Amino acid sequence: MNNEYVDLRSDTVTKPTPEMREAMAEAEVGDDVYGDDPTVNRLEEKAAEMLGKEAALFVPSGTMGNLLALLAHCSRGEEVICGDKSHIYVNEAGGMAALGGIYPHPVPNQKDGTLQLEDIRASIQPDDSHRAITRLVCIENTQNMCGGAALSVEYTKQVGHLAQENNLKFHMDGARIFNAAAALDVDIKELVAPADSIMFCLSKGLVAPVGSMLVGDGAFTEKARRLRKMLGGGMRQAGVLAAAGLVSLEKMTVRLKQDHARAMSLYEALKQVSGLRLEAQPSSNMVYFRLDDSVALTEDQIIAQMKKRGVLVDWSAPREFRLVTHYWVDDAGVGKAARAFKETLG
Ligand code: TLP
Repeated sequence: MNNEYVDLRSDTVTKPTPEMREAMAEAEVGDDVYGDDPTVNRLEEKAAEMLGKEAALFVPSGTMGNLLALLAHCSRGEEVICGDKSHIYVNEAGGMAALGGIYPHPVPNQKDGTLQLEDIRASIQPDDSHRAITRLVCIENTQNMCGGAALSVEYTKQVGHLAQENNLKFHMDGARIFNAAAALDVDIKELVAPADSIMFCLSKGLVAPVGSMLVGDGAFTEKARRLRKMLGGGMRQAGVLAAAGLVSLEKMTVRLKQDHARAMSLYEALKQVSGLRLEAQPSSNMVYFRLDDSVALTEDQIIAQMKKRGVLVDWSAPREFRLVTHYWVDDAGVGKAARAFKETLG
């Protein structure tokens, strides 16, 4: 542990490792807006190569990466089909509409995180001057609000075919796409092959302090580069951040199954705690549960009591909690969290 608390609020809380800090201190840098930062250039090349795509762009956050993809694919007044529980629809401050004039067309996320193909098909607007033009379909993998569900290669291919048949672009919010590949035990290249663009985060389970990657073909990433500048995301000597991202890609992508195994142990332990209602087994690094009606404590009281016991947790919806395992949560941390819940609710 790198501090006194077991912090299960998110994998975004991960602080850089000593190896990352060393790489950051020693990073060769230049002005990235001139294309002169060798460390950023190496990170972009490496990300594109790992995902089997032509090019990649280093961006400050997942939210900006998704927004750039939406802006690059869609014009004002055009529509994106997305899940009603997707991060781009629920948790990005309406950026696509506010900044891009892009109209979200939400369809229900199923429990397993997917959008039904027939729902996508039925949402594509006909060629009719009354209607907005459907331009893009977006899926999220892993699907955060559906328990961190990993969407399969087969499903992703089906969405890709549907998009192609209907002349739509296909964006993947792959904030945790390396978790999805680890959970499914598949090659990440296969998982992202059908998508025109993928955003993934370095700053979540991959432990880097800041940054995400937007990946696609060369024309797409060049368009996104211009849009990134427009939004004020040209970061100059960003090599100090990219250096940590390179450690993420080299060292962190290969260890995610450990986080998933710990999420499973936490799930098993919490099943024994009365007052907690756990649903499906975790498929990646997230454990979701609901509070039984018999629990008199409020969410905030539970959070406060857990904190006193050295464990940070957060609620995700009324009477619902999400716990996220990551690099800085070890087996002892899982045990401590389970004990703290038992004492709090006992
Ligand atoms: N997710 C955060 C919160 O915003 C909910 C978290 O703690 O899980 N796509 C997905 C699927 C995400 O889960 C997130 C962040 C983002 C995009 C945005 O990434 P950032 O926070 O880097 O803008």
